Amino acid sequence: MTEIKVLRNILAANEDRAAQNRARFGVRGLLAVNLIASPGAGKTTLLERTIAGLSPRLRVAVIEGDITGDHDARRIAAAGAAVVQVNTEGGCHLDAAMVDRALGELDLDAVDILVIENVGNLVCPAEFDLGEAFKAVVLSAPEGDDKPAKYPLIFSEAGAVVVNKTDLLAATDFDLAKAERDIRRINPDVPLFPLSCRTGQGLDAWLEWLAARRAEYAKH
Ligand SMILES: Nc1nc2c(ncn2[C@@H]2O[C@H](COP(=O)(O)OP(=O)(O)OP(=O)(O)O)[C@@H](O)[C@H]2O)c(=O)[nH]1
Ligand SMILES: [Mg+2]
Repeated sequence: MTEIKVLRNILAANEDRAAQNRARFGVRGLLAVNLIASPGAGKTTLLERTIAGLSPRLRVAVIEGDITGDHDARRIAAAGAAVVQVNTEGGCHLDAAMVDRALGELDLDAVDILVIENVGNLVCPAEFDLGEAFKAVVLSAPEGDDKPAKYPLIFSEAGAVVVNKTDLLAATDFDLAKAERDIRRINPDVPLFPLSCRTGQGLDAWLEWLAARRAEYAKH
């Protein structure tokens, strides 16, 4: 009983903080995206491509969530975007309080799209709202096409799904049509972007969709 109560309290406190983050984004028309995937699916590579593809039209900033180190933050800085590294020191996900603290390090008035790269994990990040406008989930071909069916919660919450590393499809048994069917069964209308960060194929559709989402969001 006690354990259940504690968990509820943690989640309720997180919801409050997430609502505060969401309000900070909302007043500025700043589109915040919670980017979630398994380790190595290509989150940081997609960010590097997204920063390059949207610049100078849109200003992208990044909060990098990792258990330890600043490897990904260095890559984002080299790509030319403002970045804050958050270390969870063992934690398997970011929470809204960590994002709140990181926001203090950014000039939010100079940002159009804020992407929060969550800790590589398809499970725990599904439980914690960060105040984002939507969650974007990246699945990559070498992981296997059974992942949507095995980790349905995160796919059901996704506001967009990227299927990355399509350049490797021929080298794997990943069945793109099956993965798409399974994703649609869980989340019928979710926008789906098969692409390769390596070759750039399919990337434009993602970039244009993201820019359109930001324009739509900034109107409200
Ligand atoms: N072949 C191929 N490799 C890719 C593609 N996108 C990313 N990679 C490679 O996949 C590896 C992992 O990419 P990252 O972007 O670091 O993945 P990540 O999801 O940010 O990983 P973590 O932050 O550790 O969870 C790197 O070696 C990338 O070069 C792609 O489209 N095709
Ligand atoms: Mg990364």
